Amino acid sequence: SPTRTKLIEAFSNANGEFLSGQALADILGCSRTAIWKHIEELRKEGFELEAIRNKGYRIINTPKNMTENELRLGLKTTIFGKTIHYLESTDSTQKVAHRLAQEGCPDGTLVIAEEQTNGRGRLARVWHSPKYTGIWMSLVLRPKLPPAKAPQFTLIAAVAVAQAIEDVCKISPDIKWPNDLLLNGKKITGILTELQADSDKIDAIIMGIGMNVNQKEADFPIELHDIATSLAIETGKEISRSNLVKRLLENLEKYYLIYLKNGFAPLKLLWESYAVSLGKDIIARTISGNIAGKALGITDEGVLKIQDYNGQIHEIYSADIEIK
Ligand code: BTX
Repeated sequence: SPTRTKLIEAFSNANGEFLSGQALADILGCSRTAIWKHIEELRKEGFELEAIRNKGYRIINTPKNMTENELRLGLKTTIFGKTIHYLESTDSTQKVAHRLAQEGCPDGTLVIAEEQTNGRGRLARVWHSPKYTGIWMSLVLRPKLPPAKAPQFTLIAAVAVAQAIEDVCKISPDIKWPNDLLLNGKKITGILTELQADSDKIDAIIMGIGMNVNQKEADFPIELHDIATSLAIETGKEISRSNLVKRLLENLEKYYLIYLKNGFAPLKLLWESYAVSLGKDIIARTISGNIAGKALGITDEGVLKIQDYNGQIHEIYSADIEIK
């Protein structure tokens, strides 16, 4: 509800300090009894609140599971995640976000689910998304750009995810062009950038991000044991998913705004600082065949350049990369 959103905003601004019942009533424009009812709802959701006579209320602990209110608490963005569609279970957040985009939802709309029953990767592959363990989210972005720029958004997302993982978990993932983040060679995050566009302009970018956070090894199906890992497995600690989402949204917004203002060049450098495949011998498996050679780098458009063993240079837009 709008009042609940305002209440969370007030607690965010208070930064852990007490807010008096009267101050809250003034901010929200409702009675102290109404405030108390909203606070009871937060408590039921898993927030721990302290109430002290003559001081008021403050939040001392947040819910263990992600909730929409917790996602809003302390989120320092102005566009990303201002509209949130939080779902307990859905087939695919991409599908929901595509529909919302068609209906005209605002720039920065976030769709996030506790579980996906039909999560997908590129080329209709399956993305395993078990309940309460990961971050399964899609963002709707509406940049005024030509469709050819869309692949750059995958790279921007990868940098933002890498930095969110560094901020929250104090470990540094590798980026494997174009859309994977790895820890110790195993996939920790996948990114899926899709488009709604006509021939000369983007209507919406649907940026899907799947992050493995608190899965244990047994939570992965057998066919993923050698290729997938989670932040909990790699750090030995349970990680707060909502913290991670908030840092991710903040980083994404920061880089999105830099990109809109200054283009891809400043982000290309940052991307390269995380990239594992550059300078290495790789095989790129594309839908039109395989190319083996040395990965030279990415162009200003985010396209991968490979020099094959005859010296010929190829520009690749999408592929699965194997590092030799
Ligand atoms: P991709 O096509 O690059 O990778 C898909 C492949 O990754 C699968 O074929 C499988 O081998 C492997 N895989 C599947 N599930 C996992 C997992 N949980 N962890 C690691 N590896 C896995 C990557 O596509 C892009 C994935 C985007 C997922 C997000 S989640 C939110 C949004 N909604 C949705 O349906 N997709 C996106």
